[in-house]
Amino acid sequence: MGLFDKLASWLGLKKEVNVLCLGLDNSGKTTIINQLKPSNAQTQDIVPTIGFNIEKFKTSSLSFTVFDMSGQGRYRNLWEHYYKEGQAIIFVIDSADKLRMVVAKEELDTLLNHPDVKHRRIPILFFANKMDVRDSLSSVKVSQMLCLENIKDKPWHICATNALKGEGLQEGVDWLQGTRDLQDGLCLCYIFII
Ligand code: G3D
Repeated sequence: MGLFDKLASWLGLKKEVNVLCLGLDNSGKTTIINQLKPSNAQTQDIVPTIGFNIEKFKTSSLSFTVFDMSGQGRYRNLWEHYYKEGQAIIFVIDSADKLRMVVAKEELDTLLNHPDVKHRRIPILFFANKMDVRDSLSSVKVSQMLCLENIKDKPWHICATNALKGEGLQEGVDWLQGTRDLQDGLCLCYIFII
């Protein structure tokens, strides 16, 4: 089963799942998405003329929305509009960019405190990307710098990735699929109990 098929099966019975792929510019979002994207996906760039690019693509079952969170504060209200549609978040961090780790943390904290995210048990998959770069931070170190242990009310997972080679992506997709299976299992338990 390919990575994209795995993600699609993670859908369960849902018709379409919206995955938000977020992170600072240059973190590797486009490279990661290109690894996951099937060749027949329809890509659609929207709002390109006002300085803020959002890429959306979808297949019959999965819809991805990808955007940069950095350097474009005045467009924040545009990208935040997409939060409520997201059923899973992939947050990409450049593990080699130590200088901007603080900025990534600020954006993550703002995301986690947003009303459309804060009270939902939305799974968050962190990709500590560019692990191939010399002196890049380990996923444990990235996790510490972003204070991920403080996220108590949402399932989350972090993987070290090399998006150029596609390394580490499989583990992340498997984890996302697992959260879906768990949710389905909990639903079944709930139905059984009532
Ligand atoms: P973005 O979509 O988040 O802005 P991109 O980021 O996917 O465009 O990637 C930004 C740059 O980082 C690209 O290099 C890309 O090739 C590189 N990159 C992405 N992932 C990795 C990785 O895992 N390891 C390394 N070494 N580089 C990576 P260019 O030179 O095209 O700007």
